[in-house]
Amino acid sequence: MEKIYIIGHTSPDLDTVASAIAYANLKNQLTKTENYLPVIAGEVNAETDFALKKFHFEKPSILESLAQKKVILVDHNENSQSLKGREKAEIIEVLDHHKVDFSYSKPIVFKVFPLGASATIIARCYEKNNLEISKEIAGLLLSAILVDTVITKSPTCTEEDIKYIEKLAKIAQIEDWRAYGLELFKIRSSVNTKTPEEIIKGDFKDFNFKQGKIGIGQVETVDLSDFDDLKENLLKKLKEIQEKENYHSVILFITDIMKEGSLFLVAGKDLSKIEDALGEKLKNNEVYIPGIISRKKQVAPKFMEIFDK
Ligand SMILES: [Mn+2]
Repeated sequence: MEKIYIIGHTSPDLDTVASAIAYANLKNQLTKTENYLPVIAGEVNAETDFALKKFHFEKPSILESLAQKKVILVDHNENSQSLKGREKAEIIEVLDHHKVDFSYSKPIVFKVFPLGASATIIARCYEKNNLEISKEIAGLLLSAILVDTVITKSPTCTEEDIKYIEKLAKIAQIEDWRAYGLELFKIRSSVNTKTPEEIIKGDFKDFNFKQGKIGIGQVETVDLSDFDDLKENLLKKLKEIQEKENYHSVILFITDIMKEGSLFLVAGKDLSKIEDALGEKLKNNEVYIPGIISRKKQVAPKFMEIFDK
């Protein structure tokens, strides 16, 4: 049988990579085949690399294009977040936890749930199918849920996510999952080895709104002051990306997961509209907003309101 590629979004994060690996494992078990192959749409980030090694997984190979492939999309559904070639791919299933912006020429399996991580949906699939979750898969799924829910602090985190964090931590033999989550975030936010472009594009999403394309990058830190010396260069790079890649605006928000607030750095054409979306005034292209930590649930919806009119 023809291979079926399971793939997450571009700028792959831990949830995207873990979901591809675990869902391929689950599908292969269910079908008693090796037909399902996890792949990625780009290089993995530092905490993903760490979690893969910790739980003894090889890094999936990078797919160049979806064209002419049979694919299952995980952890995204919008075209703008897919690897290129999607219009020539055969999509057989989608499993995701983001807002839905999807159309396809045929009926397909479409599993979207408002949970904190795609990994949670997959852990639930194992249970529903009475499949045992190995220690390794449990560790990988746990890592993904911890990052995607910001160690349960994100407003996207649900009771269901917490239930699976606890279950998976037991199977993976991680005694203190909060401490392990913090370890992941320390790796994620180690900025001293990264260029401004790597910081901005590390977790970056394009939103094609009716009134223009907006790019929103997010980086988490356990101490916002780590970014004091970097801000100027980050703003310069944001401006460069915005002009070169023809964005209405490009935004990086730096989330302090201890203080539970975010510093927004903005480069754009019409900043008053950005201010409308953020509900705050910018000063020197930046503003700190307490209580905002989720792109999906807090930032993107506000931009949609203003820019999709
Ligand atoms: Mn996710």
